[in-house]
Amino acid sequence: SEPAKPQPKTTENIEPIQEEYLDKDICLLVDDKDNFIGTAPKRECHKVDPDGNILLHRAFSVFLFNKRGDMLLQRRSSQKVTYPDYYTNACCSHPLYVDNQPEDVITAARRRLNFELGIPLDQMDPDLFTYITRVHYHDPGDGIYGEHEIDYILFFQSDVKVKPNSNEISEYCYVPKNEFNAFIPTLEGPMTPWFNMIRRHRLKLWWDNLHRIKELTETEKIHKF
Ligand code: DMA
Ligand code: MN
Repeated sequence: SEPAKPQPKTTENIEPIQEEYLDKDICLLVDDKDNFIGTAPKRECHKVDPDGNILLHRAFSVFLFNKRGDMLLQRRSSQKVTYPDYYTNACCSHPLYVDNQPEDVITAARRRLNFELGIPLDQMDPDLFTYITRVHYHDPGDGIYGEHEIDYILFFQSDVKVKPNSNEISEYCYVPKNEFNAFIPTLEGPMTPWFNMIRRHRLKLWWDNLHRIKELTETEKIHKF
């Protein structure tokens, strides 16, 4: 028989639970104005084609703060297909195609905060979320699976019960704003490209204005940093 061809790690060794979501999660394809134009499985949405292109799809990123204003930072588990062991904001994922309809972004955020961080749904009133703006970004990841998204930036502030799902998250902590800049260089791993981008361009402004974040929303805009 033919000897087995060496395969890239990400296509050969995907952990079975994460593998299942690649086919089961149906993501929302959008154009660059964020118009919904179709659907595709999570796997297809993250594949880097030979020209380096990735299908553009809708996503969200939650930045979670407690009532003191400290921000939750998490480390992605080593089982994640994209950006394993990277440090990042509280929760990122995708609104899915559910019951023949595009899922609402806040609904998706509550679903994933419950799934990844174990936050009880009854502690996440939709009113606690602020949709700030959208960011269009592209990152080739490991060259096999990457990201190309219109990312809805959501702020959430409340004191919540947290019990991370270890298949998704290996570590988490709350970081006070005045310790953040000194803390980041002490992390023993990389930061996700989207978290880095927000950190460089907007995080300070939004964190400084947490108490009046609704005044800083730009819901019609799609940024390209
Ligand atoms: C995808 O996040 C969304 C963004 C904004 C990068 P993810 O890889 O954590 O998605 P999931 O948790 O669904 O695997
Ligand atoms: Mn994605």
